[in-house]
Amino acid sequence: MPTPADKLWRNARLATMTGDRLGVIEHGAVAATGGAISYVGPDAGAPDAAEIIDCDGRWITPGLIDCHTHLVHAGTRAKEFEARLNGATYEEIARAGGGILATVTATCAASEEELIASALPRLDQLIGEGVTTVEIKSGYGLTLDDELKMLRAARSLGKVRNVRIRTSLLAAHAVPPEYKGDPDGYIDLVCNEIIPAAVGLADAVDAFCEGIGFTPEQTDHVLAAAVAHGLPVKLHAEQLSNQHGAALAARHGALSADHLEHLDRAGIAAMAASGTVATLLPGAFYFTREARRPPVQALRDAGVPIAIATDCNPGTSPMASILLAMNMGATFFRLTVAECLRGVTVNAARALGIDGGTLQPGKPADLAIWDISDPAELVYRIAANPLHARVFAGQ
Ligand code: DI6
Ligand code: FE
Repeated sequence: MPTPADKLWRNARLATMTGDRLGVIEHGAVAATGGAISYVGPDAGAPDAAEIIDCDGRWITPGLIDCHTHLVHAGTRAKEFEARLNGATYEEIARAGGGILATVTATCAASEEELIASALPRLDQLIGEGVTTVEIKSGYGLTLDDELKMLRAARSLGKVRNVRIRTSLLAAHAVPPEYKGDPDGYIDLVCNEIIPAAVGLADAVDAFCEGIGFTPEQTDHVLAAAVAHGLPVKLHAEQLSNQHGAALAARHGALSADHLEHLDRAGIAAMAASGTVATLLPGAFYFTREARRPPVQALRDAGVPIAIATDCNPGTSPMASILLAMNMGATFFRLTVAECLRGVTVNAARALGIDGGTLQPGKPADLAIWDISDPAELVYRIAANPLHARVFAGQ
């Protein structure tokens, strides 16, 4: 007799996310032992378990993964939103010292404890939608101490809630006011001091390659420094203009290039060759009223894996709903149901360089159990939440 599992969820329908679509198993069961999945398959062949949960035919997916957020930050940009409604553009506001720098001022003034407390409601909203892994970027500190403070606050969130946190150092998010006129001086600080100090606190390094951010040359230095310190890289690329950032990121073996509305064919080919995930952020597309859609069909044709994330941030995507991000991915970007679901599970895991996002033996037993009759319902409804239960590390 095989040893019984710790827990067994039976009488379920599974979207395992294996293969190239949903990997559906009707009349399925999942077992967990020691926090990892120990069985996935037909109900009839399931092992015995210390605790057995009857799912009454509900659907089980892997716990969802939000692979791009700026969840830790202080303050609000509601007034800036109002100014935009009255005609100002995001870039005008940023150039006038508002935008990202307004959040930087508030974040530098906040203590680590205050950053944790203000991020918790946003994190809890994601958790309430079945999210079990969240990536969180720094980037509103822009000094050594404040960037590390943000990363520590992000890591602490994983101690006060049952959620996996992956951190990305985004020190190259904006030029801090004290380096106005000397952005290269700030890049030197990022490469020579902040990146080395973030080793152990950051799981990856990100940067904002953009007309209002950093040039491709400056970005190249940051990504090279990260790789030299053994840290994988990601990049905010081609969000507002085509800086050829995705191809640059791909040259550094990036896990993902994110946004990509202005991505060109050469960028797509470079991403395909390096296995870089395209992380699409429809919340930012919506909120900034971006006119151009990412080249989804060309990404598909090239076989570039697509992830979807909230980009939860106070300036361009004040949204902490992964389900809404999926709905927007379908409506705005014409992603299919399978693409939306793979975008917040298996491909999101890949964008973070982690093992997970599928229902397979040996993977973390992170599950979302849904009150739905078809997986399309997770993408179809607007501002609805059919989560029945969430399982983190088998619990
Ligand atoms: N792109 C974005 O959409 C966010 N950062 C970035 O590089 C915006 C961040 C903000 O406006 O606060
Ligand atoms: Fe972002």
